[in-house]
Amino acid sequence: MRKNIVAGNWKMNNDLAQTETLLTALKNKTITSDAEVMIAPTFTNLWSAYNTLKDNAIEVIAQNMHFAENGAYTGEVSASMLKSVGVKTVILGHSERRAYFNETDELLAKKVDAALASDMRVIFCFGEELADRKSENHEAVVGSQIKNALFHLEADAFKNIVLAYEPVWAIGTGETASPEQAQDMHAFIRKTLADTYGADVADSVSILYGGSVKPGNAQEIFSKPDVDGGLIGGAALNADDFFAIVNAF
Ligand code: G2H
Repeated sequence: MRKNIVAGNWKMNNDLAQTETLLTALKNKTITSDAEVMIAPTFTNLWSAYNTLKDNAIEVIAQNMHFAENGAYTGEVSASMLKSVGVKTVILGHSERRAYFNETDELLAKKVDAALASDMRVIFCFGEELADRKSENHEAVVGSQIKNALFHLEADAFKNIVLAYEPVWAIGTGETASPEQAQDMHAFIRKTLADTYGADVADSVSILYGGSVKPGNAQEIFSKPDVDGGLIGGAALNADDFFAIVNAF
């Protein structure tokens, strides 16, 4: 059966001292739900976070990586570099990477391949913009984002893929998809997987919701049958709020 997961995406927040303060607060919390818990600090703080949390159930993950193993890619970080600091899971395709750094489905397919080739797990993000939803094109957009970046994979690869549906209009805006909107899209995503890979694969992949998840709305969103947890941004920067969400199952 698929896992429930709550992952905190810290984005470009927290210097080393702030990271250590938040890690100390997180270490003192107790996971009372069945959720797998992850946090994604910035690259500069991964090693510190890994060392602080290595005896803890919280996994330290990365926000991005390059597809190449090494070479002349100024400013980039490879899978083997992430693995060398204890990271085994990477977020790919976040809408901020797509919007501000021009990441395309084609590029993301290469990144997914590189991460899987390095035995890493991928949290693959996608989601429609407001105009897509207003024009009722949201399922077509999401369907193509998934197919373009992932459907060249063999079924077996999905053991190491987690999907994260993040409607762009709900990211950092305070506006959240309703639990029904999230459920409808997650059911569509699962059906899209089932149509190509079969029900066993579709039922085994965790599909997270992201976009202004907070302690006050997490429980209702997570109660939906096809929502297997959340990718949390702003609320992951506060240990009390993050753990209220972690324990909302
Ligand atoms: C969506 C989410 C985390 P927030 O980007 O991935 O951020 O919870 O702040 O909307």
